[in-house]
Amino acid sequence: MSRLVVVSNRIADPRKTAAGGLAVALAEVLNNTGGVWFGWSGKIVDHSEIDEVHVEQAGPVKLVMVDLSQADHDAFYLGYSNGVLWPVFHYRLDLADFDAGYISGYRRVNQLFARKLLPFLRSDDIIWVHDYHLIPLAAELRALGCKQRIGFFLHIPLPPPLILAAIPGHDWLIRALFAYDLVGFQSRTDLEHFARYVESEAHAQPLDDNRWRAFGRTVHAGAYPIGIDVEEFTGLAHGPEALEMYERMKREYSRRKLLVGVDRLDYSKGLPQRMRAFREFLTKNPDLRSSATLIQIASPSRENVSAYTDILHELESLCGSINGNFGDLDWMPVRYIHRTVARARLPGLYRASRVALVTPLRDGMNLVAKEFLAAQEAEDPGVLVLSRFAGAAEQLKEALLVNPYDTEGTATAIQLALQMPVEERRHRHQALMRTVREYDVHWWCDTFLAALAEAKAEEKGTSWL
Ligand code: GDG
Repeated sequence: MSRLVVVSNRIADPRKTAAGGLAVALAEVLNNTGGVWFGWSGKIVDHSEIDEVHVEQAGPVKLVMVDLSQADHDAFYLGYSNGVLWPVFHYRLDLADFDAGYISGYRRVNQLFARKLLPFLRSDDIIWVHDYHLIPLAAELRALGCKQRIGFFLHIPLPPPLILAAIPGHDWLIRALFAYDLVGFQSRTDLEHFARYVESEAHAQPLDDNRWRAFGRTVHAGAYPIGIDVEEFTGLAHGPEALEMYERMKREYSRRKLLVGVDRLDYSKGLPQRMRAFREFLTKNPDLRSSATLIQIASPSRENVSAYTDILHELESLCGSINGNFGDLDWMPVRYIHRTVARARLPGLYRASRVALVTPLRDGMNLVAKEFLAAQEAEDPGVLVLSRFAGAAEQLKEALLVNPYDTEGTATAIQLALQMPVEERRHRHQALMRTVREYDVHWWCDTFLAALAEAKAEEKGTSWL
């Protein structure tokens, strides 16, 4: 079995339980192959110190980390990755900041990653690169002579060709994907966008089995929807912190049904739209009104990108006005918490809630939807209200699917969810859990890596970049 080398912008220390399902799953494969995890250390240093590489042994896994200079961090991370690629890939051209300086910083950091990773590579390694920060990494590695098998997984959506084409240099970006042997997407919709883009914009030739030929290379592409580690999450759900949280919520809200939302505070998550739908529900259902409370956890995220401060203010003002207009001396309809909740407590909150509102405007997958389902009691489960624009909606058909832009439709779904009889809740939950269990994070990891092991690079003297 080849050694696995994982590359991602940030490294989650696999020894820490707070790391989450993805880190746990990758750590398992890395442990088995004695692999390497390479990424940014999270540190910003002076230019003169940038050559240092930090190596840490975490059991059998080697963690290799590089630092970034302030200028590189600003252009690569804040600028191009989160100021251009994140909004455009989430269909938000209006929020993209196409500052010409950013792309050179993006390219510089990908070159730095390639240069620093190279000495750690063995000829039979399999390399797995993660997410939009590192799209050109394989091309940079190939330019340095790297022949290993390299796979890429995009955790966020891929928009339709005409939206992608709005990015100056989009052709360079997508051409860089052809340096990989396998490119993985979250959903069939994303894969279809890739196919349409490469066929129309790059005149790629479609071959059988999801392969496309362009730029003198054949790339395999597929949809590999990511899942959660169900065992790990149900384990957490039975832990003392989750139980304490569950009991506290049940005590505190004994006369009410809880609705829950757990999201990074990000404009892609549709939080203001969700609040407006909840307000509509309160307006239309005076009889149900005071029996429901929405707890919205919005964990702080990318606070130095301006679009994020705007969404923060919009959300604060909406929550304030809902509570002001509908609240009473003994009841507040919305509990808005702009803080991170400890991971070990989350399943307790999910389990105490009758309804989860997972209503992003766009999402690659959305793991909160799957975590909520895994935390429910099979006999008396809660209801998932899920945006049709989350990648998860392709799999979780038995959820109450909504269009988050449709305030009235979402408000009606909230009402249906709160009033759904227990038999129907059980029936839907059972079906949903079959999918969550079958397509868990181990399935995702194993299927992607098996496809990568089979994806055969056919190169014909391409010169990269
Ligand atoms: C990207 C893609 C794709 C959230 N708040 C708290 C907290 N969380 C945890 C959740 C969940 C994770 O963060 C969020 O995952 P999502 O999938 O919902 O969303 P993104 O962060 O945008 O992730 C997404 C994912 O990558 C994987 O491929 O599904 O589409 O955008 O695990 O539980 N965790 C803790 N406290 C919080 O307050 N501890």
